[in-house]
Amino acid sequence: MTATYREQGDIAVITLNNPPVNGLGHATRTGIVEGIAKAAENTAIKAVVIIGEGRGFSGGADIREFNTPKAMQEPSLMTVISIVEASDKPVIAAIHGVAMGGGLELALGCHYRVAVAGAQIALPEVNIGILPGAGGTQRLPRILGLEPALNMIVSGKTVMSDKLASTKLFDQMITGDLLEGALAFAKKVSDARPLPKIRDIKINYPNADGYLQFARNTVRVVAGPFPAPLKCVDAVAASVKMKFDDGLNLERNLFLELVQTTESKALRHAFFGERTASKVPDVPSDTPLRTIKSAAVVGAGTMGGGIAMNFANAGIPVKLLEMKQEALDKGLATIRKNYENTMKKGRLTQEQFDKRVALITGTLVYEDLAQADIVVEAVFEDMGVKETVFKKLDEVMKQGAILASNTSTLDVDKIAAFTKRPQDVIGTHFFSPANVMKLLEIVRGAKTGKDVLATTLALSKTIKKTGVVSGVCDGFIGNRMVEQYIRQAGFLLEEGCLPEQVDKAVEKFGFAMGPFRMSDLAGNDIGWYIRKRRYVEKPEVTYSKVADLLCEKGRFGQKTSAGWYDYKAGDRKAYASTEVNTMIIDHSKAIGIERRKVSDKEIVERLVYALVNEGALILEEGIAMRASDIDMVYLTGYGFPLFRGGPMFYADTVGLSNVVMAIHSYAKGSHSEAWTPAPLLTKLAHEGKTFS
Ligand code: T1G
Repeated sequence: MTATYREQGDIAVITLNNPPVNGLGHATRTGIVEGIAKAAENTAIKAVVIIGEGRGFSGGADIREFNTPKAMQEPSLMTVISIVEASDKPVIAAIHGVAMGGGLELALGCHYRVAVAGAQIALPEVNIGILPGAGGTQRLPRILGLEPALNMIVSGKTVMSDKLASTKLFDQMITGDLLEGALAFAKKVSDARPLPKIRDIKINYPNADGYLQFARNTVRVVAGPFPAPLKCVDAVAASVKMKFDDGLNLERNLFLELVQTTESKALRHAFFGERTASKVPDVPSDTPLRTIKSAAVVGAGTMGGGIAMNFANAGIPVKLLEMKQEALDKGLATIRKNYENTMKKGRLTQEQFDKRVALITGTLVYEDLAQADIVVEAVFEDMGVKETVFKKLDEVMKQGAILASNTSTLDVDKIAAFTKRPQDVIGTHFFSPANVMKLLEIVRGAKTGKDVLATTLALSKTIKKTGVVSGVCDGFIGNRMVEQYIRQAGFLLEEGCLPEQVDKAVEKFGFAMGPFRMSDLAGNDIGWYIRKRRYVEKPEVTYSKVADLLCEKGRFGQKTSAGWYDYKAGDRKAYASTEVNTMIIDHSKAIGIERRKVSDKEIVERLVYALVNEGALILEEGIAMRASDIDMVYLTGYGFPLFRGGPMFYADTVGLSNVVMAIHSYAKGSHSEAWTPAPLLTKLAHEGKTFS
């Protein structure tokens, strides 16, 4: 049973026990209703306490049930809450840990609420593209006030229970044992009548229309492509403008509308995708972890410095190694500057600044790294340099230290083979800027120990990264796919597009940045270096030569104030470049291509389906364990629009058969070899299936 009933003297206790977060699934809802009925039947019972077992009161409705019959199967959460509220005997919610979404709505339906400090209180439904659908938009404004309730509902933000101690939300804060406190409180109110019901409270808010209009205008700007935030305002407005039951109906209708939207399904896909990514089928969840109490980073460049900051931000001391004092000083100064900028923006206190800076120390000798529990190499992307570094680390590092490489494309198995301890070697591919981007590609070598993988996944959570496991291949998951994306972008330039058209089309699709602005930011020479290697290793793979022509002019991007675009000193804005556009047009002529008008639809399809097709190959080869992992890589590392759920999820929403049809049509164009449909994609499309 996921909701148990027992009697403690003249108080009944209903305990929610549905790990991991007491999700209010159908069985739990049924258990609550049965418990209330039992308490009502027993005349000796004078009050009911509802309390959560484990980590908290309740994390809300069971999101996994959404869009399945179970979600609405009676007793629905609405029904449960109305039964609780209609009880003749007082029902007290005893809250600890977490009371979120439907969990908080259940508590709002109770007559009283008591809580201990430190409990996470939220109506976070907007974060998964819906709104509180069990009375939260009608009850929270009545008990907390219109403004604070609207802020909580539209932002989905968590507020700690102690911050709400002085509000009417909690009738008493409990110090000491929660159940004991709740039972004592229940005895105190067992005879109190009439029973207080939040639904009976009338909101008095002068000029509510003005405030709500202001709220709508603000939310409309912030909400972007997501419909839920504005619907939250509409629902909360009903708490002021309508009778309670009418407001409840409006809330229900808005909820049912939102739960069907692609945006909400995409957000739920990302919610579970983030959590599922850290599960590795052949690595038991109770695999013993290595202790990570100290870290080291080899290389104090842009990546090394950013990586070191991740450890310091998590309170882990980190030693930063460089070969020359000047480079070390520059690296440490850059780190300091980054923290100063964050402090200037008010996102870091002086105390935090001092602590984090103190946690990062520099050194010029490998021996100083010896006792670190993990060392991350962040040196030049060249196998010869990696060999030198890993041979030295193998000599110096204590036994049991994890030896990680920040390589973005190179073979981690080859790097592991430079050491006598390949089981301790793993890839930790951070994304620039390493202290900002959430994605961490964790590259599992053939010999990487299961405990090393499990430890690195746990560490990714500690340093607040989204860790996604990749197998070993050229470019792992993200860069291997982006290679195809960039190839198509180059071909489009030859066929008739200019950089600004391609960028605008994909930015309109929702990407944070188009391929050419992204390349100018990262540095066009990086791709140039990789292509030169590819021309030798994989001569059969064709590329547009335009990018090489650009680099031969030294136009490496923002760092040279000229790339695909022109840049002005002190201004990061990208300006269309007459020189580059003329070069592109001349190049088409030189290779005999008659330029044509290309639609935005074709641009987006060719770039996004190139990702999807390569993603399907990556899945088939087992480089990625699941499609949602690929989506997490693109959502957290490549600016893929969250409201579309990631390339694989997006392909599912388009329909894989439509994707395959489009690929076949592009295969008739130039560079048809780039459009060989992945067998898995073709198979799933043929079977009418999806990736997720
Ligand atoms: N439903 C199903 N599974 C859930 C869940 C939920 N609501 N919340 C968490 N999980 C799973 C999660 O997938 C993971 O699974 C495990 O629990 C631990 O989660 C009518 C309709 C509660 C603060 O949006 O914010 O109520 O990986 O790793 O860091 O208005 O989970 O172990 O298999 O995040 O301690 C509204 C979402 C639902 C809360 C705990 N509620 N959850 O954080 O653990 S909609 C939410 C969270 C709703 C009503 C509407 C967090 C947490 P696994 P975790 P955590």
